Amino acid sequence: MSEKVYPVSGDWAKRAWVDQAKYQAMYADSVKDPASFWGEQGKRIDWIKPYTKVKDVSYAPGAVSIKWFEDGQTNVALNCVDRHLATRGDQTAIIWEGDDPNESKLITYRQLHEEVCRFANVLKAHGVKKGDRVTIYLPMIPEAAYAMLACARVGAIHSIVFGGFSPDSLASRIEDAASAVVITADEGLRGGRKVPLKANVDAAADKVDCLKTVLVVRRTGGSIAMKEGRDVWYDEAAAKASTDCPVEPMNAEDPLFLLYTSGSTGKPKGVVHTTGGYLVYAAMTHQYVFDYHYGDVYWCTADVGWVTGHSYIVYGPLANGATTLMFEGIPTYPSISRFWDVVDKHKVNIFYTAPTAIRSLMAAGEEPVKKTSRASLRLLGSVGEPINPEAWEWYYRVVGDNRCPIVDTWWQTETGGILISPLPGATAQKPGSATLPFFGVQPQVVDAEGKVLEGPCEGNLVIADSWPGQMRTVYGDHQRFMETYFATYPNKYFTGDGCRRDADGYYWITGRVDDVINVSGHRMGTAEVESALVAHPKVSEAAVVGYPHDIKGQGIYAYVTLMTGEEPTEALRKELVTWVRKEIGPIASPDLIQFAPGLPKTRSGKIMRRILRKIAEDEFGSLGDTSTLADPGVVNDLIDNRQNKR
Ligand code: 6R9
Repeated sequence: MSEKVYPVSGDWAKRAWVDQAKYQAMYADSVKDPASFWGEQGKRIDWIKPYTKVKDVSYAPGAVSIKWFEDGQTNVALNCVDRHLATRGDQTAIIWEGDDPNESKLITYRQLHEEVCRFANVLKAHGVKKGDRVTIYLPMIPEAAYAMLACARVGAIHSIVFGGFSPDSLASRIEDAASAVVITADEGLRGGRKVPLKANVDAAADKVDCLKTVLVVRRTGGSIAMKEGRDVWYDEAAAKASTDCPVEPMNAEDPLFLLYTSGSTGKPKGVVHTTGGYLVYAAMTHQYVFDYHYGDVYWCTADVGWVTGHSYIVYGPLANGATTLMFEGIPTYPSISRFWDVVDKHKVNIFYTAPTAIRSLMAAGEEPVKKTSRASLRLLGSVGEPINPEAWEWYYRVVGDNRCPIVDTWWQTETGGILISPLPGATAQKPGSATLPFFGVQPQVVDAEGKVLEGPCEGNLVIADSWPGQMRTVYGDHQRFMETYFATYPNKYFTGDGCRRDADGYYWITGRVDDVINVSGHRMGTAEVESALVAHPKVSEAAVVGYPHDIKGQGIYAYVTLMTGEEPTEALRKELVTWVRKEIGPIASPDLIQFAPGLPKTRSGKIMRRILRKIAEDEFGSLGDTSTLADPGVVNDLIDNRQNKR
């Protein structure tokens, strides 16, 4: 691992919100007396009724309960929209850049207010009330932000499903949330290709009972089926709606959104985030980590279907009165210079993307970057997976012209906002390290028995105490919440990540230690892919592991045992890939499928994934103890028939 250090420049230390001395002092305060620290920070948002209690948290086994600002009342839309009208109504809130480079628009805070109110009134007209769950399945168009904020305005709980998920995945999320309303578009547009969103909703609708209304935003104008009595064109409904809609006062702990995410077992779980603490945390991290100053143009390239889009395209930036760029397209369309063309077109100052994007652009060389100016860039960010030092260096040197600090931000859907990251005016960077904890965050490294390790060490990453942006529960299943995150190491939040801490106290995230893999920054439970595979009539058993992939970080490697009599053909291999895409979505496509007559199992029948991982990683020289296998012979067959990479 690289031990190169990039110190904070004098200019940065001077102009940033936080320099090193301030970071150290504020951090010490934040962990010494969290209630008083967050009591102050809570004031960064407007409250309808001020809170008197700040923190009420228990991580106790079997009784986990997390509450912040619990007797306060506020509304997220009030904070992200209305409160900016007096001071910056005519400032651009959202810069929208379409898939087609000739299509873009600027939306001011005043326009955002009108659009959100209009959308909120359409929701109300279709019976949406406080506490109802609304599923959003939209492309990256401004209506996605309007819809989110409209839900917040009327007190409805949104559940966004990424447009790359299949009808089946969408259906199970609609069902779990018991949504009566889905918001979608006729079609999405990505890289010049159409995504059949409405058709997917139609297919999902056949599988659920709860769905009553589908609001359809017109995006491409492509022809789609509209079902009488259920489907409503959004533009027609909006034309009749008023642009005046009062905000619903919400308790700080009322849910703001659900977001389904993959774990090591079972179906994806609905991560629940609430109102007050989440917004305070998203806003504060956005200001300090990205060193956001009024007037800066900020661009996060994520999709609103992921938590990064929630916290750092919509809620954090808009709570701060920022100008946030929303991009509909992909980095390689119409050319591989697209990101940098957009940076130049809109004079982007702060740019936040994922290592997988950097690695794929890196593969095309420097020229497509160097032919653009990028003079407006001041700060770069990374999120979603560990960034390898080579990609970090390239990002720094080629994209940032050796001028822009990089904030490598470690966090999770569950954490609501960034927990470990450099602050650009305060923290010297080391390529590949997420560096130091944000205010109020107390990371610890524990060994397998849960012993807290001191000094430089390597082990599992836990967080010892709560922060306001933390998830509160799994939707409808608090027991699962407690078991997943608080049972492995009692009285601590278990992240599922492994990590190393060096002699400077810097954290280096080494990746998941559970059966979750990270493919192009997308979280995937190996169990989900396995259950999709075994649902195929010709498959009797499947085991899925990750393997190192140059661009995606990890690729999906599937070992498949066929039903007796089925032939392991190339055609079947292709069929299985298509099958998984249909069951879960394109992001879950297996990269490699190995037909295996048998899987390595213990005598009690447990698949030994450790061995399968080693074979997939090409490290079969170090398989470890195989003596407990029921049939040690299967291992040789697996090695002989392993699939080639890349
Ligand atoms: C925000 C987001 C969470 C998992 C997390 C970890 C990995 C995210 C990282 C990182 C190393 C970083 N991860 N950021 N690993 N360095 N800067 O990505 O949420 O989709 O829930 O994924 O992603 O393994 O546990 P989510």
